[in-house]
Amino acid sequence: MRSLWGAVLRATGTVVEPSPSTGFLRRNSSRIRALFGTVGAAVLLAGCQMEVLNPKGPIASDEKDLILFATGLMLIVVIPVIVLTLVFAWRYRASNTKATYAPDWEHSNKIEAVVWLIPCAIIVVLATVTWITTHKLDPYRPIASTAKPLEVEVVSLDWKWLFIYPEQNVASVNELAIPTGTPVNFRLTSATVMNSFFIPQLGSQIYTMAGMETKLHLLASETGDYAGISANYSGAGFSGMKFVTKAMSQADFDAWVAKARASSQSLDAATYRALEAPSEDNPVALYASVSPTLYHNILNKCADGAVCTDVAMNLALAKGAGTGANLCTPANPKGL
Ligand SMILES: [Cu+2]
Repeated sequence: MRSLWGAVLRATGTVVEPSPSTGFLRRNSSRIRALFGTVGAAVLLAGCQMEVLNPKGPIASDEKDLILFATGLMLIVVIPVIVLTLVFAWRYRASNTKATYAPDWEHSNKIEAVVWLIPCAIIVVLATVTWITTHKLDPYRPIASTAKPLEVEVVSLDWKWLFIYPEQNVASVNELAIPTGTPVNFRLTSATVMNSFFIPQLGSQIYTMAGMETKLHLLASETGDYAGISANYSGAGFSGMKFVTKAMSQADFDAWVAKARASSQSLDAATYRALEAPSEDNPVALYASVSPTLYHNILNKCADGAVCTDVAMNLALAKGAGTGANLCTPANPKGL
């Protein structure tokens, strides 16, 4: 056993100078302690970040079940393979004269059946479950609920998150307040490079991209503060680009909206241009009112006064279609 350990430790660089004399365990104990210490710390630190496995809403909960189910299903293959590898290596070692020695063996229908049928069955189950959950957990699929959904417009900036509440006419930076038990319909875009909107305890991350809109539907079933991050590196201030999701009762949410309305700041075109400038570790900010066209203008890249993308596209379309063509409108999206 000592030579086996020696080989393992040499291979992993744990042993500096292999020596057959006086016990290597004593000479290398500090390195071994360091190795176990590192592994132990990694395991303990991992324990602090198990947010995906501690869901606080139905979407995240279904996703956790899917992760555990898929992992368990794959372990049906992985565990026997690991165990049998060790068993075979031990049983058919050169020094074991009792084990069957069959140099001309070449085929077994039983083994063929096991190594093909079990993985095929797993693929069929995994594919079926993936198909069903992909549709059920589609980020664009509204959550069925008797409660009226809350609309929130999300904009990723360098390096902070802007949340616009169009119905309440308030906005916030790096703080997302939502009532529990109410579906939240997010419309998301980016005023800068690509980011990824992710609240691990509520589930489903989604990308934010400049000039494009993505959608996400989440629901918090318990009150609490949940971490919100960008899961996609976006530059120097990225590490401070975090927000807190405050899930609260409807009464507390109404109070939060009232607090935002009492703010001394408003988010108009000028305030937005100042906010848009890159900044790091941005503090939480609340805005008493928001320009109703702000989200549309950010999405269409005209918050700084340029021609909006949708207007430019309509003009181009009208030109291409010749005289007499109609401009497209939300009610007539193809301009027919
Ligand atoms: Cu991608």
